[in-house]
Amino acid sequence: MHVIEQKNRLILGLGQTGLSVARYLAENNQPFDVMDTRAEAPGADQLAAIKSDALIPWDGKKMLGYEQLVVSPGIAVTHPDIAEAQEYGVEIVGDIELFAKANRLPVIAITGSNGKSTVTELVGELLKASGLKALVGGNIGLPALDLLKNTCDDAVVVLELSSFQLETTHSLMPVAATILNVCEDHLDRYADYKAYVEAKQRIFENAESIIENTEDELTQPESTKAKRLSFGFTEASDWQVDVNSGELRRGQRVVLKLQELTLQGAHNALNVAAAFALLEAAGVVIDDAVVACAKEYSGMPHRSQLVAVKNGVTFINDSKATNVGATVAAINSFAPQFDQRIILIAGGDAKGADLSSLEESIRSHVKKVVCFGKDGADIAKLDSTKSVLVANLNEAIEQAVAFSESGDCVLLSPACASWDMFKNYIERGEQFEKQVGAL
Ligand code: UMA
Ligand code: ADP
Repeated sequence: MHVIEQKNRLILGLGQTGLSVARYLAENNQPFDVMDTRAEAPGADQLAAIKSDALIPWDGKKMLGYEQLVVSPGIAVTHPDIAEAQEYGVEIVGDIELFAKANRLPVIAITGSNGKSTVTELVGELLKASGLKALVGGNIGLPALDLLKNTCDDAVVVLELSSFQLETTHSLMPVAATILNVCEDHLDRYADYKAYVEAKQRIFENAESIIENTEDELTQPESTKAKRLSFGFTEASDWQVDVNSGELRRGQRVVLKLQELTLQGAHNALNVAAAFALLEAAGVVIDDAVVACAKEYSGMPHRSQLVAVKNGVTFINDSKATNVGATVAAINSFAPQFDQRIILIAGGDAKGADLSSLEESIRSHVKKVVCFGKDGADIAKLDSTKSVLVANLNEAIEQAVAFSESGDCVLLSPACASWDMFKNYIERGEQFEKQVGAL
């Protein structure tokens, strides 16, 4: 049981987040109802076991009768019914806000357009290697409120936070917070890029220490009283990834050689530097055990993962590349090994992003681009001489194989969300792996 303010609450959305909020409120004997825009909400059966009469039809007028709306991240707070309720004086929060009010443990908070899950998982592993207990959750998959079930009083919480979660959070006081990088994403949910960046910057409110990316101004607050640490490629960075000397350094100290990392690519070396900086800010000593753990960490599925080498052709699954920044990072990290030998499979739902920043990487390093999905044609236009458009992922793989010669690399790195054709990026990546496996 936690100390929770008595309020008449309405949960909006019955996915993983909505269910976790319902569990939390029920465990703390709080009244609540639930609405979801869908005729068949995914968590309905589980909710029935928690509170059988909680799910009621979506009704904007009824929303005005609650004191607080707990909005799931998949629902835009700009939804007319929610905006009207807010104007009427109803408080709008998310699950992270409820977590922040109840939590008593130190929090390391991580956001960014790319690398959030990788850095979140890695920070969790590094904390464990240092001898601490780590509780990892948030956008990475385990709703934050589920972490409150832990009874250990000396653990550190590591939260991956999306821009959507940050929009409805006010009270989180992280010991260390970072925006890893920013590129165009989720523009189908924001008025413009500025609004997306502002949502990300909310992570710095109340943070004790801020970890900045030296090369990306959008990861830096305009003004802050917080302590600051940085990571990046240049010497100005506290944690520097020096690609010329092949070293990761903290000041003069060489912490590791980049070739000792299991993770591949310069972007992943930056992720390691960011993770070390977050630990340092949280007061953790980066000792030999922590450094050894970072070297061994091999990353998460569907992120630049080697699937197979068949007839001399290397197949890489980077299905989690759901925006342009991730695909540029993937192409650039494989270019030294496969320059002009990359056959890129890309496309899906670009979520309103400007795709033009892919152009340079395609021109410099890619042999062919096989495009599919809702916005595939827009990717094909970036370099029409190198591109072909096909109907679906199966055809894209067939076409990529037809183009490939021994020594090439077929890279699934779509630069787009998968929702136009798949349940999620996992299903897209699994379909790729299955078909490659059958070649
Ligand atoms: N939906 C409706 N009507 C509703 C409620 C939801 O149509 O009334 C739709 C949403 O538009 C969305 C889907 O249902 O397409 C899921 O939305 P949700 O808010 O119920 O999502 P949850 O199941 O609670 O999962 C959320 C995060 N999902 C989103 O933010 C969309 C999960 O991140 C997160 O792991 C989980 O909470 C636990 O914290 C996933 C994600 O895709 C991985 N995040 C986005 C990203 O990383 O790009 C932000
Ligand atoms: P997120 O949780 O922010 O989506 P992930 O760690 O799941 O981040 O990685 C998503 C995609 O971004 C993958 O394609 C991965 O290879 C790529 N990626 C990981 N770290 C970075 C980074 N620092 N810069 C650019 N792309 C990255």
